[in-house]
Amino acid sequence: MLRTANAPRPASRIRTPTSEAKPGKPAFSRRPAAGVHNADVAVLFDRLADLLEIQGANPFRVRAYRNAARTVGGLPRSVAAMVVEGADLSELPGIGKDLAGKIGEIVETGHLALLDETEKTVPRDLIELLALPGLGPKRVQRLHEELSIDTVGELRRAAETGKIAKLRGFSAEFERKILRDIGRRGAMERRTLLPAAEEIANELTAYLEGTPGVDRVIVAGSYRRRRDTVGDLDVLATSAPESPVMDRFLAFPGATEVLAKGTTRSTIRLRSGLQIDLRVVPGASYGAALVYFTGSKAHNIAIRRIGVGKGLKINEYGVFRDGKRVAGRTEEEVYAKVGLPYIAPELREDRGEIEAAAKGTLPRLIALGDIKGDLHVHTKASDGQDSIEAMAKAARERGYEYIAITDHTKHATIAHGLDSRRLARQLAEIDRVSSRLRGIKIFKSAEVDILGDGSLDLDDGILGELDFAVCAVHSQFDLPRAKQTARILRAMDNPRCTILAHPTGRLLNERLPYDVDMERLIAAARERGCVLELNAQPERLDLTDEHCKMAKDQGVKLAISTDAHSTATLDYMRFGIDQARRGWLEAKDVVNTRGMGELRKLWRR
Ligand code: DGT
Ligand code: CA
Ligand code: CA
Repeated sequence: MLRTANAPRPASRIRTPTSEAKPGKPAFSRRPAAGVHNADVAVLFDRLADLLEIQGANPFRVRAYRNAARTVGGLPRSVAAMVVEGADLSELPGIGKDLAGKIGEIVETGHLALLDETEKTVPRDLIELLALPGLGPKRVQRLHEELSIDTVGELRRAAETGKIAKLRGFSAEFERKILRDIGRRGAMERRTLLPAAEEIANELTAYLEGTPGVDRVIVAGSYRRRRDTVGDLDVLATSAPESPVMDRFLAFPGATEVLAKGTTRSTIRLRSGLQIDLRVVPGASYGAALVYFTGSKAHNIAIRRIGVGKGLKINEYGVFRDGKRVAGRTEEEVYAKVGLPYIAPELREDRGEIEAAAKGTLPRLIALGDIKGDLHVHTKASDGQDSIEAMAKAARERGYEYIAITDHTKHATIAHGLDSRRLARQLAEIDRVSSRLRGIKIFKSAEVDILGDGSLDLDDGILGELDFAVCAVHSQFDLPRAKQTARILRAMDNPRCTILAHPTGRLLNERLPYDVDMERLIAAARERGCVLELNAQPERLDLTDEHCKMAKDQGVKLAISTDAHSTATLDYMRFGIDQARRGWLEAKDVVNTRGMGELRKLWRR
């Protein structure tokens, strides 16, 4: 079915291949089109997958393009740079010769010929219809034939008047779900994931910084607030008035369109559709402009309102009293004028941070350096790419005290999940590796599937041999709310269920969270002493920021884990930290800031 993989996702394995060309192959050092970014490749592959799906293409082929989109979208390196270096892209997970060739084509031409051709054959409206969860090509075709439905608007009207439920094979429940999904469609709008946004932000910042007269360049907006995805990028520069920075911005390689052009403000659009706003202000306004463009809008409005109460006018140029600028060079200055301490960008959502700042009760936000280990990683034994030893060494290199090996269990067949016998062999292997590896503790664990009825995919015998278990839902995402909630609660009833992994199952831009009563889950976690995971994969970031805060407020502990499927992606920890900070988390709220001794106590529920 569209946008649901009924299994753990092989595509989250991301590895950076060696950059040398293979001997015997032509070291094709190719020339890329100007400014092709990973986000462009991801968007083109996703679009192609949509179209092929509508045309009823082989589901494996569709899946391959989707996986490729996600692999490239979450890659810590630029594929364009890899192509230039002559790296063998087919070494990337899920990328075969054919896809590697297509990536090369996009990098070199900025286009994908197959997509251009396919686009000519499929109407836009159909694409939108298919984007709704639960509507596959077959159903779309029947809606077209039996009710002449060709657009989302027509679908909504038909559902509202009860026409869908009357069709054979459709139900009233399906009709309600369709209406709900249409309502939630905003949640499925494609926004840019942080790694892809970072590639562009870093490149653009470096590009603008060299411009004569330019003093500072910083990316503000949701990017600086470290939201899980960004709608567009908001870049702020300070410069001397005569600086050519604006012209240089408009010529940014990869810009396909100039949407607005002015002396202090311009907007461009990149191939992927991502827009970038640039605002240029004098140095004396830097702090005020940074507050303004960092947002959020709601936060700004609240700050301005406090200013009004103090007889101050606050805008992007400064803080003014009676027309005279009294602050604006730094953010601290601006906050000080309204009687507040500095507020970290991640908190600026008007979710209580202003009140907390006024009371002096802002959280001491967790930082990457607080993390002492990773509690959710995969190895070659299931769907990871590296060995236990490689993962443990990579954790040690990152200064960690411990790492937990959490391969999938047998129900996750697509991920080559372990049954009790294979797991027992793995536990023995962990003992062997541990005996020769100093300076890192390897915890024995598993990512245990929560089955449809809420039971765990391993029997208590082998579960008892683990230091702790990470439990997760990987199937039956469509259960109604009450059933889904009861299922997970039942899993949490098992005292061996220590950490609930990616508790909502969402995949950004791909799968909505399953319908579950998060307040119940959080309450249950508190009662049972269960830990909730904040999964740091940039396409998951699950729990969300708001759920993190809810959990913290209820006294529930969290584990920030990378779910790494390779040594390189242990570095995704920093995205988890970003999200944790948005959720107000402090080091004390997070179990993997604790030393080993304390952790062991926590495992005993
Ligand atoms: P996004 O792009 O959807 O991920 O979210 P943002 O927060 O980056 O929003 P964006 O790009 O529309 O605007 C960037 C910042 O500019 C926003 O966070 C606050 C500021 N801003 C934009 N429009 C307004 C406004 O009407 N009033 C105020 N006070 N600030 C605004
Ligand atoms: Ca923005
Ligand atoms: Ca913007």
